Amino acid sequence: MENRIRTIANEVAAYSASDKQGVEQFRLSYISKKGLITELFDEMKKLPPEEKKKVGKILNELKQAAEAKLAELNEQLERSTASSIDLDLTLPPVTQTVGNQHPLTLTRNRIIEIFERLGFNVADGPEIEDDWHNFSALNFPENHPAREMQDTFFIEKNPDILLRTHTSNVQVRLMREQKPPIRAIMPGRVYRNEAISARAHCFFHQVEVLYVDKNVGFADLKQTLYHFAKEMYGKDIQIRFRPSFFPFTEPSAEIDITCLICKGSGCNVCKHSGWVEIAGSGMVHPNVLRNCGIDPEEYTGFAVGMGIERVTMLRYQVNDLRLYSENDIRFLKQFHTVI
Ligand code: 2NM
Repeated sequence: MENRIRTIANEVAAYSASDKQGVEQFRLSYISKKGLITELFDEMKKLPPEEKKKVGKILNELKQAAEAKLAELNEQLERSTASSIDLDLTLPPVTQTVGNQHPLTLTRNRIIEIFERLGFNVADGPEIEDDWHNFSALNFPENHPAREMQDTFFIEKNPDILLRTHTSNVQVRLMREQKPPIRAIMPGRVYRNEAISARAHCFFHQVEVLYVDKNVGFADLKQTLYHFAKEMYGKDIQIRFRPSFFPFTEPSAEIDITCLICKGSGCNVCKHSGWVEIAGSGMVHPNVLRNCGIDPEEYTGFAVGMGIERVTMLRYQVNDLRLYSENDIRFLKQFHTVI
């Protein structure tokens, strides 16, 4: 009988159950009134007294082990079912943030969109340029200060190869390749040798606009820019033109809009004038047209140049140019898309 008890003790120790039925089966086989252990107790009663004592002891141990095993099996079962149903279905779903476009990209795309609707095409060209396409063709005199070392990054000298200082080089290439009418917009990166600060950087982005055809006048320039400003900043915006000078345009004008920060009443951004500059513009200089193989007696054109960083500053109230190129996720995340 002792041997049978030991065999059963081994069975009990090795028993495992993966579900409720398995645990109940264990209880029925070993512990219930009709189970094996109860049976053994009945048998034990028939033994002679001295053997009864000995067998009784190991049988009690078996009973305790079986009860402990049942408790353990129940606990295991509870733990496994709890983990699969312990869900709070009332919790809001986890939102997934996806990568987002850079604020300068958002602004550039918006500018392109506005001009594309007016019939302008996007054009592209090289960032590494020769002196002729970047300066000479654009009517910059030989000794113009913009050509100097302190403004321009030269890659080679004689013949001069440089990093373009504006995207007008693309306009020159386009005018030489295509016959008017030309309606094009050139977004791109440009380089200037400036000390980096909140207001200046050694590289930035420009969009230049060019319209060359018969009978293009200053009124076309004004109306196009007025339309652009309303689309970009809202219909209540006001716009003004101030006479200016650029080598490649004559006449030339700088374009201001009413300050979006203070709505014209005066603040730091507009230096208390109520106006902020957003672009330079003018009628393409006859010398530029001639350099590009276009007859200035037959055709005229207007051109506009604006800085994407500056437009973005006004649009999103960014107060430091350096933020655009520091890759600080806390800055970039503010322009995020949530799906
Ligand atoms: C500006 C301001 C005014 C400009 C002129 C030309 C070209 F090639 F047609 F002569 N391209 N871009 C221009 C005119 C650029 O940037 C502030």
